[in-house]
Order: sequence, then C-alpha cells, then structure tokens
Amino acid sequence: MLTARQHGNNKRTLAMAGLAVVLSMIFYSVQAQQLAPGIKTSKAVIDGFMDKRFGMFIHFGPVSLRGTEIGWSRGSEVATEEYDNLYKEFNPVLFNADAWVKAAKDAGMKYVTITAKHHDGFCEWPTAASDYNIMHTPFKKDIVGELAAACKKQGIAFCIYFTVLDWHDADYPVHSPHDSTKNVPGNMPRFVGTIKKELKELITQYKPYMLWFDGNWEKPWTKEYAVDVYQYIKSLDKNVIINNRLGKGEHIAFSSESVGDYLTPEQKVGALNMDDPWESCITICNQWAWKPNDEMKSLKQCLQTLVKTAGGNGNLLFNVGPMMDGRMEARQVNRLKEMGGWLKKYGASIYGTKGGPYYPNETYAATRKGNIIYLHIFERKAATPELPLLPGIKIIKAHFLNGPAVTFKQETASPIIIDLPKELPDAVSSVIVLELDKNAEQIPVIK
Ligand code: H79
Repeated sequence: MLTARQHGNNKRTLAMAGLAVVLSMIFYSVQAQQLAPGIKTSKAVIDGFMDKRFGMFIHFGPVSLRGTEIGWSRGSEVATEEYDNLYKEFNPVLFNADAWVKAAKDAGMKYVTITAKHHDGFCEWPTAASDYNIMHTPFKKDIVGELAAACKKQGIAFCIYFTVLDWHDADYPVHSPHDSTKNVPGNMPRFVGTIKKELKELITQYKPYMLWFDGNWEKPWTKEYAVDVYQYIKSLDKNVIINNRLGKGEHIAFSSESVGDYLTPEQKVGALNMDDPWESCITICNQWAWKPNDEMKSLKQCLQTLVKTAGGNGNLLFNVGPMMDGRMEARQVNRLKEMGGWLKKYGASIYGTKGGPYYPNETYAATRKGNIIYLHIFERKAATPELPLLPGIKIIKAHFLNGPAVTFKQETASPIIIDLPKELPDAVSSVIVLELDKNAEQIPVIK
C-alpha cells in the first residue's frame, strides 16, 4: 500500500521522467537538425589524434617574399594590389617536402599541417576552383601534394589548414579586415560552393588526416554553412578529424554554436581539460609566416610549452614559417632537433599520456599513463618540493625517467615531499616517474 505522500512522490517522479523524455526528444531533434546522427568523428579516431601530442604547423605562401604576416598584412604593411601580385614572383626553388617532413620527424612531431589556403585566398595546390593558385606562379609545383606524399613516405600524419574566409574572392563579402568600406554583398551560397569544391579536391587527392579550419569569426560565415560543410566532408571521408573553427563560437570552449571535434587555443597553452580534446597552436617565433630576424623561443620555452600542454591534456601544434626560397631557417630546424633530442629520452612521458592529475604551473606539470604519474620538474626552486596529497593512493616507487631513484615521503594527511638531488638530470625539464598502487588515469584532478 502506498501512503498519500509516497503516491504524490511517485506522481512527481513520473511527471519528471515524462519531462525528461520530452526534453531529450527536443534535444535529439535539435541535434538532428545540426548533424545527422552517426557522422561525428569517432572517439577512437580522436583518441588516436590526442595520443600524438605534438605536430608541426607550417604557414607558407607568396607573402614570404615580404616577410610580413600571412593574410593580415594584405592592405596594411603591404598594399593590397602589391600583395595580390606577389604570387607572380613566388618561386621557392629550394622547397623540399622531404626536408620539411624530416624536420618535423626529427623534432618528435607526429603530424604536419600546411596552410593550403590562408585568408589571402592563395591556393598552394593546383585547384580547378580558382586561378589564384600555385600553378600560376613561376614555381608551378604542387606544394600540398608533394608534402602529402613526403608525409606518407616518412610515416607521419598529413593535415591541411583551410580558412573559411577569403578576402580575395569576389563572392566573399569582406575584402579587408582593415577597411569595412570594402565590404560588398557578395554571394555566400556560391562562395560555399567554391570551398566545397576545393575541399573535395583536397580530401580526395591528398587524404588529410585532419582539417584545421580558421576564419570562422567573420559575419558571413554561419553555423548552418558549417553544419553543411561538416556533413559534406564526412560524406567524403568519415574519419577526417575537424577542428572547432569550422563552427561559430569561441576557440577555447564548446557551445551550441560549435561544429568540429576539438578546441583550438591560439598562442597560449590551453587550460587543463580532461573532458574536451584540445590543441594549442603556438609559433616558434612571433609571426606565423616567415619574418627575418623574428625572435625565436629558447629551448626551455619550447619544451616547457610542450610539457605544459601535455600536462593540461592537450596537443601542441608548433608553427614554423619557411623562407621565400622554400627552406626552413637552420636555427629553427636546430631548435626543433633539440626538442626531438629531449623527446627521444623522455617521450614516454608525453606521447599517449593524459594530462594531470595536477594542474601545470611554473615549477612543474604532470602527465599520467596506467599506474604512473610523470612529474615534470622545470626548476629546482626548493630541495624538497611539496606536492598536493593523492587521497587513497600510495606511491610505491619513484625514480627519474631513465635515471636514479628519488626519495620521497608520503603520509596520509600531509603533502608529498620529494627529495631532489643538488642538480636535476635535465636542465630544461626533468621527469620523475611515480609508480602508484592504482591506476593514475582515474585520479580526479587536484587543484
Ligand atoms: O593562421 C594563423 C593566424 O593568421 C590566424 N590563426 C592562426 C592559426 C588568425 N586569424 N585571425 N587571428 C589569428 C586572430 C587575429 C589576430 C590579429 Fe593580428 C591581431 C590580427 C591583427 C592583430 C596577429 C597579430 C596577426 C597580425 C598581428
């Protein structure tokens, strides 16, 4: 027998369940309007991408003849007419796709992303969609195609950067980010047709592993176009990974405006996030495209950027801008090689790991895999640094990665104390392996 009160509760429960069903139906139909079910990139594919942790971004184009910023310097540092004619003298005769890919591999990078088309509209492959492409330069070689082939040959994932805005295309309503009086009505449906044609070429000819979209913030681009293009791409290759800049909204968080698989903080290390996949894109110097004497990051800055990114559970897409002759600068290639040297020794603490459980800071970051926490020490600020305690978890053993044992003290209710030697084994980032009695990947994040 039910009491009146229980009866009331049951009624309420039923009503709540009914409401939940209705809400989930509404949610489902909203979702269905956005993306047809079953076409989202699978978790297994995204997990494989996130395991790679480190990739190379390459910003290259006729603008390297001026050494100013790609896209953005058009109509500011370089007059528009001058910028739009640079392709006529673009001849990177020392371009060697194998050398670029080797630089990426020697750095320990697992993927390469090339600017097939930046905001200036120039296409680095022989597209049938527009004459403003590499075949109309004195160079006349398919940069995208040669790079795709070199990546395949050397066993590294090949990816394509493609912006959804084009200040050069008459159909696109915005013709300058610096001068809104140049805006025209344009013809967005036709423009979207053009980019679909270009994407079809890129996807079917070069089989990219990932597409890195950009330019989504300008007004003409809408979420509806993004959903349409996402579905179109997936009809050509259901496994291609797509960053969140195909959709609208913020780079660093998903929202109802988002379309795409992962978040894209730019020029900063993303915050620790165990739920959403993310990749920070950061330049080795300051400019995306090559700039003479651009200030280059130190090895310490480069490596700590990578370690903090992995420590926050993200990937790093590290950018190089090759010179107008097609070569990457020797000093940049050397810096990348130094990063690769570190990764050869300590790569187990980066590739295929998860970030956390500690938040990265200026002194240390942590990554984890199975029963291990990799503690990355940037600086010996104290002889016996303290770590927040790990409730219910026992550290069985501690040692430097490929190195000697580390002594430590762990008590139930106080911070973990690590005994550091007078000199850390690595000047840039030393890795301590903490072997736990439980799976480290299950530990909730500790502030
Ligand atoms: O391709 C690279 C940038 O060109 C592109 N995204 C990365 C991957 C990008 N498009 N827009 N933005 C970045 C944000 C705009 C930043 C700007 Fe600026 C600040 C534009 C003008 C001032 C950066 C700094 C570009 C020129 C100076």
